[in-house]
Amino acid sequence: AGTGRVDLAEAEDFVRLHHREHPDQPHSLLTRLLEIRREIDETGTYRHTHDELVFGARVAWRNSSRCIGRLYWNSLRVLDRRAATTPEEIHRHLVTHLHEGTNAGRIRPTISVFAPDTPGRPGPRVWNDQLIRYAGYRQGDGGVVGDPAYTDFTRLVRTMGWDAPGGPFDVLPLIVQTHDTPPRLFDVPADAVLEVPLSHPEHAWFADLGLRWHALPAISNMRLSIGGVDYPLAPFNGWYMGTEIGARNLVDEDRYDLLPLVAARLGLDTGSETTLWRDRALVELNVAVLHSFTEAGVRISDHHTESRRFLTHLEKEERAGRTVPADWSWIVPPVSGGITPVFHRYYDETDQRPAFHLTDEARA
Ligand code: HEM
Ligand code: NRG
Repeated sequence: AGTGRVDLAEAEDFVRLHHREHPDQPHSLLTRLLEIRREIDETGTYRHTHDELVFGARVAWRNSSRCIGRLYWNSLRVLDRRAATTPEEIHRHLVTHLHEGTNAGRIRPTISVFAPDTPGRPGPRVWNDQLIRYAGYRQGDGGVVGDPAYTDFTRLVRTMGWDAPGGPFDVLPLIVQTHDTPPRLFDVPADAVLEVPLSHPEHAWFADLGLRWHALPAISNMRLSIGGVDYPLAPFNGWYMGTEIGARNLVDEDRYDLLPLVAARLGLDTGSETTLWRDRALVELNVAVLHSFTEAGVRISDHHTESRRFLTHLEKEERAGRTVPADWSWIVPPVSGGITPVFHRYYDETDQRPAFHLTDEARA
């Protein structure tokens, strides 16, 4: 990563992989190998065909060892946005991604791929971790309104001119930066953000807590690396597994930290750990998330279903003669680990390419 100069061996490995898995190409493997070698000699990089881009993005998902949701890797929708150059154009495509991925609740796994890094010209990027995230505001008393994970980012966008509403679930603006333009703020239009108000199937008071979450997890801070070419802006989405919201975002002590409140409303005895008040509140919170998304017609899955799908994925991949890289500590769900089948085995931990890599380098 960095210079935009492509490693020839990595490019060749990728083109070979593509031909091995898709032998029905218009040109022979040898022709393509000679072509990319010449292009890399002359320019330091090469341009992926549309087919290679789609295949590369899908295989990067297939290789994401922290992702439990990989069964559907081969149906990832790929939006080729390599031609977009201005921040306005990029922002328009990001908003289109939100609409297309959300699809009014029938969420479709989708990735938008913007221009790659090339020698002398880094590709565009977005400073946000995800396209949709909630602001966090530090209060005088040390508390936080909103998502505590985003207090620094929120302060940054305020210094850049964002007019902050100051509520607990304010969608943050996007910071878009290109090689030719300084970082620029763009609002995410409200009609592009589907949200679900949270209620509980048995406890009417739950809805009065005023909790909500966005339908779409859309990661925007990972660079997509295909055959030696780096795409620094390639936001992707699938759907949520309920525990991401109900066991982490709303629960971690450095996030919304809601277990004490939910336990109090449930009337649990919080005076002793042995009442398992945390666990009981945690389960009801997760029930509320799955119930609310389902009622709202927004695709979500529970951790039992997603764990079974992952084992199906392992079997399918093994039948295809491939090993599935996986990271146990990320694959095992954060609740009820031991009663999901993914808990009871080990995984292959080797890194494979194409891949997604976390990036933070855009930040000043
Ligand atoms: C991580 C589920 C789609 C790539 C994860 C995690 C979950 C998950 C539960 C762990 C997140 C965490 O603990 O914070 C799913 C589900 C999907 C889906 C249910 C539904 C289709 C996708 C897609 C891609 C993808 C479409 C890419 C094209 C990744 C990557 C990570 C990840 C790269 C690791 C993120 C990191 O390192 O922070 N996924 N995923 N996933 N997923 Fe998926
Ligand atoms: N835990 C994060 C999202 C991480 C990726 N999860 C997915 N990805 N489901 C959160 O926002 O809670 N995906 O592409 O569907």
